[in-house]
Amino acid sequence: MYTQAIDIPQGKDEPKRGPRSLTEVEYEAEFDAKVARGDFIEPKDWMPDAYRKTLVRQISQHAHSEIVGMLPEGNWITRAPTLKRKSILLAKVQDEGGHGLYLYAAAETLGASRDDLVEALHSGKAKYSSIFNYPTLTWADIGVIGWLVDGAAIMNQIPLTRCSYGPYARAMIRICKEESFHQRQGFDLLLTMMQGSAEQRAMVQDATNRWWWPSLMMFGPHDKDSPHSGDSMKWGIKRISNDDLRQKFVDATVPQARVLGVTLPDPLLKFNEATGHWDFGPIDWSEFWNVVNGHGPCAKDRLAARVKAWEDGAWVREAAVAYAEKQARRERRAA
Ligand code: BYC
Repeated sequence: MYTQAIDIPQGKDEPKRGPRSLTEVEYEAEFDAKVARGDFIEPKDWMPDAYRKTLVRQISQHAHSEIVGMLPEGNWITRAPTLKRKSILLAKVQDEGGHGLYLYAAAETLGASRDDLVEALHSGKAKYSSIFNYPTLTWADIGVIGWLVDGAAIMNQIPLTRCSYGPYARAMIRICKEESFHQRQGFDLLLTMMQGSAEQRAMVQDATNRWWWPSLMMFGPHDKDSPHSGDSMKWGIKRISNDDLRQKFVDATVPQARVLGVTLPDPLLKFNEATGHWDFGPIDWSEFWNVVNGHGPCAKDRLAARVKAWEDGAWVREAAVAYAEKQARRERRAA
């Protein structure tokens, strides 16, 4: 099927490749044109290996984040103060599990195996969002996670509904609708606490102090230090850069903090008349990289909890396989 081979110029940092076929060059031109037109790339379409690899990396890490993200909040389900708050939190944590499943399924459309992805998480090889390595110390943390963590997640995830890979973009539409409920329930919880006792207000302020900077870190390193951003922007996977999303989040959140009556823990936070944006202080990137590299305060507990859940669930997977085999045998007999 290959026609005449031609040589493609190679950048100095690119691994040496052999000559490429004309057909592959044509496929790549078609892929580039689709991305430029804003068409979706679908699972059976030709795509560059590096595009596929980047998507599997990002979508699987996103899936891991959702599944690990169930743990800090799950920790409070049995201690929710009222039946209403317990039902809301239960629904939210279940949603996160669902998000993980849509995203693993989206990664599978790229040829990745679910077992390999899960193994990469359990062995510590794959990353998940830095934010879930921090502890949830009080009930106010549950509100602040909804307000800030889900708020940051929405800001980052809305542009992903326009990502160039169809299955990821479509999964993100439903996920973003649910994240919106998550953010609102957090804000509502905090608003209620802020109308309560002085002790409750102090709890909200303390939780805000602890979660503010880690929430800003969720958007990833500065654009200049982000190795994947160049390709991901070119391929239409990312539509808005890490720094621009972080700025949008700060601009949206400052007025919300005022409504709540909490102070954001940044003495350098100041409205800049010239740019029309809120300037903020420097992020502690050493803390970010320390957490990303597996040394966050709860990193060991989070992974241990995921591995235990996977091992405890082995009988469910075995039963599902046995049932599917029995059904297939029955169908064969009936045929
Ligand atoms: N934490 O070149 P960069 C949720 C890594 S779930 C850990 O900018 P990229 C929720 C990055 O992976 C929220 N690692 O990368 C759930 C890369 O490492 P590798 C999860 C981070 O991919 C439950 C390296 O740093 N959201 O909201 O272009 C309850 C260089 O970074 C982080 C998503 O996953 C981080 N914060 O951009 C409540 C959204 N930041 O892979 C809420 C989808 C960076 O080379 N993902 N790294 O080893 C994305 O949008 C992008 O992957 C990122 C990073 C913006 C996160």
